[in-house]
Amino acid sequence: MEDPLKQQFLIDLNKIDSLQALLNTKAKYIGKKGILTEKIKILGQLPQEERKAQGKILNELKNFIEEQIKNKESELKQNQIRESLTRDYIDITFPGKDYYFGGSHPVNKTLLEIIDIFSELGFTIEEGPEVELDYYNFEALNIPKNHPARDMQDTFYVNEDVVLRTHTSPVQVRVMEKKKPPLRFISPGKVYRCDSDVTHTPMFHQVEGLMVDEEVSFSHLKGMLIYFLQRFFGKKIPVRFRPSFFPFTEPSTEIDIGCIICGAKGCRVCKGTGWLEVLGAGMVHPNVFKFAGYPDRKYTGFAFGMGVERLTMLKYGIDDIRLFFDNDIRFLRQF
Ligand code: 2NM
Repeated sequence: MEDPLKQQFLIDLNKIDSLQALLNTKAKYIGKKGILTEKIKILGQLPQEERKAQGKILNELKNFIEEQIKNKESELKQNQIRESLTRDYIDITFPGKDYYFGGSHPVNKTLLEIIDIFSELGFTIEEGPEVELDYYNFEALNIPKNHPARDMQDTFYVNEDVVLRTHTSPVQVRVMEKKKPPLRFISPGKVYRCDSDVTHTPMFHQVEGLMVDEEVSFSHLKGMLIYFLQRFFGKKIPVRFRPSFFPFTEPSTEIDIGCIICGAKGCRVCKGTGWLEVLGAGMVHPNVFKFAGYPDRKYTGFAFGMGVERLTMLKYGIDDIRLFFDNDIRFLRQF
C-alpha cells in the first residue's frame, strides 16, 4: 500500500509551476518544520522494532522527496531558459534602423565641381571680402562713377564708398595689387544684386577666373573655357563665342552652349534660340592692369565669370532659382 504522505506529496509536486512554489512545497515536507521532518523527530518515541521499520520508510521517503524536488527544480530552470530564449530572441540578420545623412547643397556640389576642373588646369583659389569698397567693385574695374554699367547692376550700397560686391572681380584686382604675374586663379564666392524673380536672387554665387602672364592670348581663353564646358556639360556639347561688351575686358565675349534642355531645338529656357549663355569673358582691359599697378603693355591676360546657380539649374533642369534657398528637404534630397 502506498504511503498517504507520499501520495499527498506527489499531488503537490504536480501542481508546482514556479520556483517559489517549489520552495514552498520543499518546506512543507522536508523543511525545519516540515511534515516529514516532524515525523522523523518523533521517531525516538517509538519502540525499537517499530522505530527501525518506520525509520527506514521515512528515510526512503525523504530521499525520494529530495530527488523529486531536485528534478523539478532543474525542469523549471530549463523551462525558464527556453522561455527567455524565445522571448528575448535577437534577430541579428534584421536590418539596422534607417536614418538620414546630410548632404551637399546642389549649388555647393556644382561649385566644387567647377573648382575641381579649374584646379586640374592649374588654377588656384583666391577669396576676398563680400562687403567691398566701391573702388575695387567698380572704379578699379574700369567702371567710373556715372558709368552706365553701374546702373546695369542694381547695387546694395552700405554707404557712398562701400557696397556688397556685385561680382567677385574685385578679388582679382586685390590679388593683382599684391602679386606679380604669372597668375592663374579663380575666385568663387557670394555676390549681391538687388534683383528677385524666377532666375534672380539678391544673393548668388559666382566663379570668376583670371590668367595673366606675358603673351597670354585669346586662344588660351578659348582653349581653357571650351575644355571647362566640355568637362562640365559633356564632351559633345556645342560651344559658341559671341562678341559682347564688359568695361573690364577688351575684346569681350559671351559664350553659349547648345541648349541642353531641348537639344538645341528651341524652348522656353533658350527662348527659341537653341543656345544658352553660360559664361562671360574677355581679355583684361589695359586700364584694369593700370589700376593694379602693372607696367604698361608688359602683360596680357584673360578673365571670365559664371553664375553657379545658373549652371546648376541648366545641368539639373531646375526652372526656379528660389528652390535653392527654400531649404525644402524634398528638393535637396534629390541631389
Ligand atoms: C566676367 C566677364 C568678363 C572679369 C574681369 C576681371 C578682372 F578683374 F580681371 F578684370 N575679373 N573678372 C570678367 C570678365 C568677368 O564675368 C561675367
